[in-house]
Amino acid sequence: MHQLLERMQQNDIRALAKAITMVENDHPEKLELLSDVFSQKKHAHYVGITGSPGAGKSSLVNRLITHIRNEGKTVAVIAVDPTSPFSGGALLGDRVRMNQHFTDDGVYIRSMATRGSLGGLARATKDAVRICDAYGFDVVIVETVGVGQSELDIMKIVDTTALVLTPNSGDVLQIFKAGIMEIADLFVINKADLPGYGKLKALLKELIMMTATADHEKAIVKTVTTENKGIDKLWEKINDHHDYLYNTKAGTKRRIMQQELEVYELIREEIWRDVTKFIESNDELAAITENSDPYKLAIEWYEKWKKEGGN
Ligand SMILES: Nc1nc2c(ncn2[C@@H]2O[C@H](COP(=O)(O)OP(=O)(O)O)[C@@H](O)[C@H]2O)c(=O)[nH]1
Ligand SMILES: [Mg+2]
Repeated sequence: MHQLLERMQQNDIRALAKAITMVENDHPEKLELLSDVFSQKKHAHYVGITGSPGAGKSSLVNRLITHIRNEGKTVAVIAVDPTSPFSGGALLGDRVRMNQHFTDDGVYIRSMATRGSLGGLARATKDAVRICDAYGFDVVIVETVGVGQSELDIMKIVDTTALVLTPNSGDVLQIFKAGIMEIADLFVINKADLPGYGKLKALLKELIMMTATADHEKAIVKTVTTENKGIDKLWEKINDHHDYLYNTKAGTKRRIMQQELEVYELIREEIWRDVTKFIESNDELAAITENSDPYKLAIEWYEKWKKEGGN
């Protein structure tokens, strides 16, 4: 077993931090470490909180941490949101509010570095979630801004994705157009203290009907994070979804599908790394010019890699 993992089993939080840094930096021992990590999987509940910047995701996560801790469970938070107070990007007041959790060893908060490619970040985030699971956290929360493909990718690994919307922001239509409705398992209407709640709820219900799959009804939860309202209900709905995933046939099917996608993704990454390395170090390949035929070059390079590379 990897020594970092051995240390993690003795509740060495620095080993946890080091392991996450290793996946962030795409360390050569990464896959070996992760395979050990996976064998230590303890079945934490993975929860994704996504939504537009300013929707109240971090505030919500902060409240959820308190709620989860009150139930006696431990929680790790991975913040991929560049505007998150967890990653140092927000107002001082927010950071002060989060600070109460930094001295609690039942809580681990980690922001993921945005260096490197977004695809790489998505991958590293998924690995970080698994590492937190192996460490033994009961709940692992991932906060992301739900805008692009990499966020959609991140959400593939979580059990339950909550999409946070706010009245009168127009974000729901944008999210609908971007195809993000489908990845949400439940919806949060935060800032329900502001006008426009009823209208958004009606619209949301219609959009949910248009994108619904038959096996699980998507809940809509009303929250006012600033007043700590609706957090208990939200946690209840998150747990209902978890029950569906782990205690029904449809849920099991979904989890297997998720795993299959991940295997493909890992293979794709390994091949991509290999091909790139081969091409970059191969001087005999025809160089790209402004008149290059990309199709021809792709075939030529790929065939050469198949013959000579790949080992
Ligand atoms: N009125 C109102 N403001 C809120 C609520 N929840 C969060 N906010 C405010 O919205 C702003 C953005 O919150 P934040 O949690 O950083 O959003 P994030 O970018 O989605 O993580 C902050 O100023 C919060 O105080 C709410 O329920 N009602
Ligand atoms: Mg945030």
